[in-house]
Amino acid sequence: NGHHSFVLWFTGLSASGKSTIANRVAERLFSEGKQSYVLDGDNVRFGLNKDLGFSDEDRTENIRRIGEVAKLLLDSGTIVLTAFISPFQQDRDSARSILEVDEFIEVFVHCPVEECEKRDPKGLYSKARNGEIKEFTGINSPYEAPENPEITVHTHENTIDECVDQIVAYLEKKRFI
Ligand code: GGZ
Repeated sequence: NGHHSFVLWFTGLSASGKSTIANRVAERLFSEGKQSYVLDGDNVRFGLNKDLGFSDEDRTENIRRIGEVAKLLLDSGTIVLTAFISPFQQDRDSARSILEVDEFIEVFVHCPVEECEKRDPKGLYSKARNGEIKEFTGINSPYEAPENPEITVHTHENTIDECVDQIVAYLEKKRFI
């Protein structure tokens, strides 16, 4: 197909906007005739990874399996978008390391935790605050911001459309699309 396939690996807090942006980027790719697939909690945590919870160990295993699935999809020629918190730098680096150097694009979906907590679309932050959820990312479980992401989008300061445009512009500039 002339172009090398690639993985857009989104990372960020719950309610930062990862899935929304990933799905919008996938729509843009589709409108340009490019096959892609979005992996997220909805299609992975309820199936393949339904044996996993939210301890550090389970999150690491969650991300390991997602990296392997991304690799398989990539082998099939599909552009892959993953939208998981993926809180640990080491786990993201492991996912990167099983792919070719130029295939992995880490996208930091940056949003202050105070803003994510204000959004709280599923009421999970409030459950974490009142102790109903014990290990919630950003409240009582760590989030390691990417050290060297290829792309950072700021969902607190920019619209979803602007974030999508920024990602598409990067892909065009680097000739991924
Ligand atoms: C973080 C949790 C938790 C805990 C349930 N901590 O906003 P959401 O609801 O739709 O996305 C979150 C999702 C996180 O799953 P990931 O597979 O992305 O996490 S990780 O990469 O860390 O393995 C949130 C919901 O699941 N959720 N409990 N304790 N998010």
